[in-house]
Amino acid sequence: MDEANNTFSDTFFVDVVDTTTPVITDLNQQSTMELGSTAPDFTSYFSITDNSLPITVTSDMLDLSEVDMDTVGTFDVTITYSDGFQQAMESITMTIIDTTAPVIQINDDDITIELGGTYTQPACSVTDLSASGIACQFSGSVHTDALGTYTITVNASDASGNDATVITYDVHVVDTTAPVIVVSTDDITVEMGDSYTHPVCSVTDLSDDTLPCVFGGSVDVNTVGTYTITVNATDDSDNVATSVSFDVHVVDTTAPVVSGVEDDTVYPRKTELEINFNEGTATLNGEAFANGTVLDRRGEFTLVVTDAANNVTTIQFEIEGFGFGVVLLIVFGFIALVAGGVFFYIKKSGILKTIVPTVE
Ligand SMILES: [Ca+2]
Ligand SMILES: [Ca+2]
Ligand SMILES: [Ca+2]
Repeated sequence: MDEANNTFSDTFFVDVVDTTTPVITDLNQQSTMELGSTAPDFTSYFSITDNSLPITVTSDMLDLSEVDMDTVGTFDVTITYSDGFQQAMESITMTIIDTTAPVIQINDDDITIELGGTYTQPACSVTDLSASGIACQFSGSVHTDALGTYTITVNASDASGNDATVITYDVHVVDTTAPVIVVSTDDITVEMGDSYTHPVCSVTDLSDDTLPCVFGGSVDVNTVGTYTITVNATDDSDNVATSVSFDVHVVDTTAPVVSGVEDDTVYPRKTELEINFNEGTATLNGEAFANGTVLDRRGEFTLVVTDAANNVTTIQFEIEGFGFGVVLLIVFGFIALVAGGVFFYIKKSGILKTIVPTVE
């Protein structure tokens, strides 16, 4: 409107432009996080101002496509904001670390194995924040052929160098098996007076130890009878073998031995025979005869010696008396003597003259 109160009106457009770029500020929130933890609210990681005015950060401004809390490493989170004229962008880098040691899961009870048996490692697994399979690392060795206790150690480490708590267990190699006795013979027969020696005997065992046969019982080789011998054995782990027994029969199959006289022998008269026998009792011509008796009378004899086992030695012999020739000589001598006597008696008494008349 002018001085004359004339009015004028017109319409025009003014382009309002914003040339001020929004400002995104990294609030330096915690950027290193433990593997497997929950993703934080990344909207709290940034602030935005535009034309000095605060802008509320919303999740749709964020690019979370790289977020991976389950992998050790880094990922970026990017925020983009546009005020319609100017666009601002900012990124942060998140670092995911694993500081948690893996955990070994194993049956860590001690293991017992019979000597000579087979040792098998127990089932073992490792759990860790990282999903990758981590192996159990066994160390230590087991010698199943030697008694003893062997300690096995199990370790595990994750890819970040965290070591699990070590687990140990013992493997006991034991011998609970009794040894076995092997004797080379059944019952044994020994002639009385001979020597007795133990039969060959051995002991086998899971252990390679040389184990002795332990013989119990005794044998009197001078007395007929049956003697039981028992064999025992024990291994170094105090396992006792089943005992083995056998009998030793001391027998007398030998006839008595007679000295001083021989069978079927004629001894000259006046021979003196000291007769001995090593065992038993004797009769001479049916009469009891003592050992060591000196026999000096003539005659025909039968000596019978019988031992305790009824073994018999019979000896027949003779000690000579006068021979038949001597007897004849004596008889004819006697006859001649008598005849001579009669002759002289007859001659001297004149009977002979009477019988034979004298020729005058
Ligand atoms: Ca770990
Ligand atoms: Ca044994
Ligand atoms: Ca005998």
